[in-house]
Amino acid sequence: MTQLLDDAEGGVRYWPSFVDAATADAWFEALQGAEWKSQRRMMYDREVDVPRLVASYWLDGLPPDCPLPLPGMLARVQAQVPAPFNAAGMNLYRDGRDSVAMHHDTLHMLVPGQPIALVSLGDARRMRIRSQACHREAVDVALAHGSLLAMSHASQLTHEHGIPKTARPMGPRMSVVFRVRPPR
Ligand SMILES: O=C(O)CCC(=O)C(=O)O
Repeated sequence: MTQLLDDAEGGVRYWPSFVDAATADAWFEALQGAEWKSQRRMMYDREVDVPRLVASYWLDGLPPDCPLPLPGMLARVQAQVPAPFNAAGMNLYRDGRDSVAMHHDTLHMLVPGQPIALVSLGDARRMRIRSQACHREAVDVALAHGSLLAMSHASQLTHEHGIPKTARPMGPRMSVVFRVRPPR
């Protein structure tokens, strides 16, 4: 485990080999069947495509015959990062042109004190994590196939994170982000 940032709630921690390659391959394959959607959002006065596909699931609402590996993934994640995760947000980066801009997670959609756990599958992409107060204070981590990144709730108040575009040839990558959402 690598401690990337420190704070009173565990900071940001990274496990490069959270699961073995065969498990990560199987999860990646099975998650192709998720309900991936493209989204549009307003940028200044124009509507633009969100540069990645997304899917989201409530973990307590999964049908018993759900073909997605989310229940097994959740159990593995909770063994490493104990928390009552109840939602999974997923991102699919089709190639190096897909990205997510620097941001912190939407605070009113998170239960304070609870961590965020992010499983990466597919080609490794670089995540940048930087201080909101001082953009030069930044760490980069290449999120490997089968890795886990845990971010404290506190880190969302002090830092932002993003996946920049890259010109390097890049195959697809998925992230599955486990969060504790307030009750619906
Ligand atoms: O894909 C990633 O690793 C980052 C995803 C992310 O920042 C988000 O879903 O808020």
